[in-house]
Formats: sequence, structure tokens, C-alpha cells
Amino acid sequence: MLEEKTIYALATPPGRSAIAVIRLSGPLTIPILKKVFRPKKEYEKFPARRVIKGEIIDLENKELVDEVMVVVYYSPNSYTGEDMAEIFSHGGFYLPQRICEVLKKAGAFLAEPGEFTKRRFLNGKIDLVQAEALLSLISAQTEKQAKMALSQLRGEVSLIIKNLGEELKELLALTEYLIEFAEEEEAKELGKNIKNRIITLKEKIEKIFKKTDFHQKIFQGIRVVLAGRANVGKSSLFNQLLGKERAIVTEIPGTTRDVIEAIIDIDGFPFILCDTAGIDFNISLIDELSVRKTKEYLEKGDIILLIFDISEPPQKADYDLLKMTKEKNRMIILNKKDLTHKFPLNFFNKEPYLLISAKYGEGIEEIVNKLKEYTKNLYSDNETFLFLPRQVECLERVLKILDNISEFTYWEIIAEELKIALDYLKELLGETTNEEILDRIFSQFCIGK
Ligand SMILES: Nc1nc2c(ncn2[C@@H]2O[C@H](COP(=O)(O)OP(=O)(O)O)[C@@H](O)[C@H]2O)c(=O)[nH]1
Ligand SMILES: [Mg+2]
Repeated sequence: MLEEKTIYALATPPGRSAIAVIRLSGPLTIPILKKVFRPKKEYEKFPARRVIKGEIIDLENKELVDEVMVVVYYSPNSYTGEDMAEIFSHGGFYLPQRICEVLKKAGAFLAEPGEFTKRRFLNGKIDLVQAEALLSLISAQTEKQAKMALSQLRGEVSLIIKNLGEELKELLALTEYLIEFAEEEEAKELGKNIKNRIITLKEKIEKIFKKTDFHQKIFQGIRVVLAGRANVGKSSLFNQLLGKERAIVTEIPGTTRDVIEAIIDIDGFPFILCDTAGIDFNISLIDELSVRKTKEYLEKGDIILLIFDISEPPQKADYDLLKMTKEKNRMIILNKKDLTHKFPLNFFNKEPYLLISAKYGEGIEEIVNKLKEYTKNLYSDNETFLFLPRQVECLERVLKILDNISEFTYWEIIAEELKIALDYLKELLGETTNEEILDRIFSQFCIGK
């Protein structure tokens, strides 16, 4: 095994709860356990993966600390690959902490964040993509986020990356053969063959990238910007949407007073609703600087909900907004349908619009349905899910190399480039990743994971 220290940590969040789980891992797991755990029955050797009833005893004063259940795992058949124990104690603020102290006194060390998973990775039980998937999984807040993380954890993405690597290795071997041995005629044939296969490989990666943008958004949130003049009903609609759908976060820290943001879960997808409270579209569309700012803001939206007030005739800002968002993915919404209509419906040419009343909650469902439709076109459950920046960057570099390779005429250079591409794939899976990157990844975990 790679690690010497035996580590412990509380694996469940501290606080009032029925039970808590404390983990212990490393070569001294069993000796430490024998010091602090008094099983109800006598065992010569603790049985593996069985619930063992007993008590935790404080070494110093022999006091009873808690009644617990313990499960023991023997290397290599454990989460970390080392000898391990999981202690199921009563929950709460005090007892789990007390048990941790007892373990420390018996010679265990407090684990670093993510150290259990890091050991699992270092012992070859999972690759780096899978380790990251664990992190994504425990921070998932919606169904789709969890699904995508789980697919990575199961190794579905790793398998595809490995296959890409195999193909690269083969191409590299062929290229080296071409350089060393091939006669002129054969070299010509082989060269053509290699270049064709590089193109096919490139296309495979490009296909993955087609969805990557959206997959990343599923973790960051799909931005829905509500835009429209003052008093058209933006905030009313914002609140209606927030009230109807499951809110994940109602206030996002760090957002300015210009915008109020909230995250809602629609069909397992997180949507960030942005109410442009502080942007006065009437004024901001007049002076140039504000126009630029407003544009920038609209630019950030994946979907724009463009809201108009049907009870008033169109105004200059309405025209401007319509023009400004022409290229965007937008939904035109005519609000206040309960009032007298003064807005010409041919204002939008042939573009479809939704007629709603934000105040009375009418037509909200249709907006939600449109948002659902948007995700349907961009996502399906059986994709290659690449969504963390590190993963995307690694594969991007591979693609870039394959993109440029056709420019080279010397096969020696092509071989070198293929090697570099292969290295990036290895880095992606953590086969060659340096300590610094590993530390950065695992430090994002909570202690006990
Ligand atoms: N009659 C009617 N009034 C509405 C409707 N939606 C919003 N309002 C009213 O219009 C005013 C401005 O709404 P608000 O949501 O604050 O607009 P915002 O400035 O675009 O955020 C408020 O008095 C709302 O009650 C609607 O569908 N019908
Ligand atoms: Mg408002």
C-alpha cells in the first residue's frame, strides 16, 4: 500500500442526526480498533463486511463513550484499498467528535479533505475522472447533475477516453513503423491510412465536444435573463417562476444589485433566473456606454425572456430590445393579458409569442414547457459526459493537436505530436497527473470522503 499513516474522519456532517459514521483507514486500522472497540462477542479476527455490535471505550479512563456498530474491511477489498473500519455511532454534535478524539489518542491521524478518495485513486481502484465524479456526485443538486456524475463514476467516460488512447497508441505504432521500415510505396499507402484514421479520431472527439458546452451548463446553471422595460412585469414573472418550480438557491452570493438571481430545478436541470432589476432599459438604451453594458448582460444569457406590456403601445426601448436580442435564443412574452390590449400583435412579425399574466399566474406553465423543450434538444441520458473544466481542457488540447497534425509533412514530428496527445489523455485519467493537480482536486472534497 502506498500510505503509511492510518487516518480517521467523520464521514457524515456534524449536527443532530440519528447516526453518524466515522471512518478509519490504513495499516493500523485493526490494532487501533482493538484498542478502542469492545465488541459484544469475542472475536479472534473481526469478520469482514459484517456488522459488529459493541462499545467504544476511552483509552485513558476506560469510560464508555458510545454504543456502536462497526464494519471492518480488509485490504484490498475496501473503499481505499487499505484495511478500513466504519464506526456507526449515535449522531449529534458531541459523540462523533468524542469518538474521533478517542481514535486520535489511539494513534490515528485526522484525514485531509478527500484523503480517503485520494487513497482509493492512488491504489488504482478508480481513475481521476472517476474521483472527480465522486466530488460532482456529492455536490449534485439536481437529477441530471447526479445522473451525469454517476455515469462518470461508473467509468463510462473513462472507457471512451481509454479507447481514444488505444487508437492513438496504434496510430503512433504505425507512424513509427512507417518512419523505420516502410518502403516508398508502402509508406505512401500507410501514410494515407494514418491520416484518415487521425481524421476519424478527430471527428469522434468533436462529437463529444458538441454536447460539452451544454453539459458544463448543467453544472453551472442555464442562464435565463428576464429583460424588458420598467414595469412590464419582470419581477412578477420572476417570482411566479420561483414559486412554481423547486428552488435550489434563492439568493446567489456575489451578485450585484443590478440583478437578482435564483436557481430553480426544472426536470432535473438547474436554471439560473436573472431578474434585471437594476437595469433601466428605457434609459440604458439611450446612451452608448449603457447600451454596451446592457448588451453584455444580455449576451451572458443562454435564454432571454423578452417581456412586453400588452396594456401599453410599444415604445422605443421595446423596438431596441427586440433588435438587440435578434440573434439570441429568446422567448417573446406579452404580459398583462388581463388588461386592455394596446400592443399590436404583428409587432413581432412571424415570431411566436406567449400571452401571459404574471400577476395572476396565467401562462407560466407554457414558459416552463418551453424551457423544458430547450433542454430536450441539447441533452440525452446516454452521452459522454465531460463537464469539469480540467477534463474539457485536456481533451481540447488533444483535439487541437489532431487538428494541426495534417499541416506537418515530417512523420517524425507527427509521431511527436501523437505522443503529446496521448500524454494529455493519460493526464485526463490521472495516469501522469502531477501532485499539485491531484492536491487541488482532492482538497475540494470534504473531510471524511
Ligand atoms: N394587471 C396586471 N398587472 C401586472 C401584471 N404583471 C405585473 N403587473 C403589475 O405591474 C407592475 C410592475 O410589475 P413588476 O413585476 O414590478 O415589473 P418590473 O419592473 O418589470 O419588474 C406591478 O404593479 C405589477 O403588479 C399582469 O399580468 N397584470
Ligand atoms: Mg422589477
